[in-house]
Amino acid sequence: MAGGGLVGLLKGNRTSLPIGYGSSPETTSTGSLDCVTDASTVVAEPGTSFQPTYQSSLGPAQATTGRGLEVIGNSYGSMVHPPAALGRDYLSAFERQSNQGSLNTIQKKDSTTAAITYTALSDRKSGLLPPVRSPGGVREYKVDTIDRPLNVAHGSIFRAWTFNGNVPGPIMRATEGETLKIHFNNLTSMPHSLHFHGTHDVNYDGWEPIPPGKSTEYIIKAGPPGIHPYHCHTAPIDTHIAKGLLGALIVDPNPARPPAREVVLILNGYDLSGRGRNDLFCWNGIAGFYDRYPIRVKVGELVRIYVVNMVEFDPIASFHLHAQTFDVYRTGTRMTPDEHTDIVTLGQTERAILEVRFERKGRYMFHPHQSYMAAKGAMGWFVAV
Ligand SMILES: [Cu+2]
Repeated sequence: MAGGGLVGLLKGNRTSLPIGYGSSPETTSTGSLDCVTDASTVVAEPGTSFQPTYQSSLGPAQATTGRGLEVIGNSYGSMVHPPAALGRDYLSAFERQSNQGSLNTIQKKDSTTAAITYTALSDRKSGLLPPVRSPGGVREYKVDTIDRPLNVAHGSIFRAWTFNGNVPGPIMRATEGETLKIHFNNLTSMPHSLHFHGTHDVNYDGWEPIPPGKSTEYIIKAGPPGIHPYHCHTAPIDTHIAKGLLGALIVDPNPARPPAREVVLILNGYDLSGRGRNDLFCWNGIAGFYDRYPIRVKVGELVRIYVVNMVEFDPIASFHLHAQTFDVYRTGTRMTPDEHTDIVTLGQTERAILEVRFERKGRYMFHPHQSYMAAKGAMGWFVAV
């Protein structure tokens, strides 16, 4: 990028939108690496100073070797910034305020739509985390596999394989015992599938590859209660998951858990250069997002966090919260907490439901205690107000 261009950007004259946000994948896909660095994504918001940022193998060597972090990090250890074009609402599909719908109002809203479909390439900010609903029999979802470049951090574009155009795929939700009917369309040139964790009819287990251009239907009974990942199960499985084919299903018990401020936090990694190791770590697909945009909660309210570890290549991850301990319901299958702590360690695809009340106003840091994951994008904050 020419110097004048950078100055222009610093004045707020953005020359083009980053890939993945309203731009066409066909016209912006370049290069053979999983990561392409596009000068158009190196932007700073008006009034802010430009900070050099992590750029994978195409960027500063110290970013990938762990040397010289002081050059590109901030004072509390995060090296990665989210794409400048994203606003704080971008990941709202993973959050729900405790007053956004009781059982009754939600039932009314949903009664006209037995089928809940997600439009391919839809912007995640258009939705909220699905609400708890009274059992309604059948819940239908449409899931398409789509190849798509995504701007996953400031200056980093990842050629993702997605469910419905985003990483993670849609957060599905059902009440225990309901039937999930999932219409699956493979819109890519590779075989893929959709495999759920949990208990279900083994005939719909989703490990069988669905060829390119083909469709299928998965019919599973939601259960047991908890938070269950779903992912593609086509070989090589680690690649298919690491490329982005992952998501989660919340199964609510009946009766439901108490109303709470809810947030889903799915941890994943991005291998930007195809070496079989992760260069970025993200909660909900965007590195550095919750560092810039803390999750806002009210002092004293019940906050329920659905944490899922979907990181490939690293066998262990964790969720650690500063200054406030929480109850842990491992997998969420039981209604009594397994422990009360400030960190929960999770192997690959392990998950937990955490319940916490922030007792004082302030900023509470959260991150995996695998510190390199925190430094490379998985540092975030809750702000209790
Ligand atoms: Cu796949």
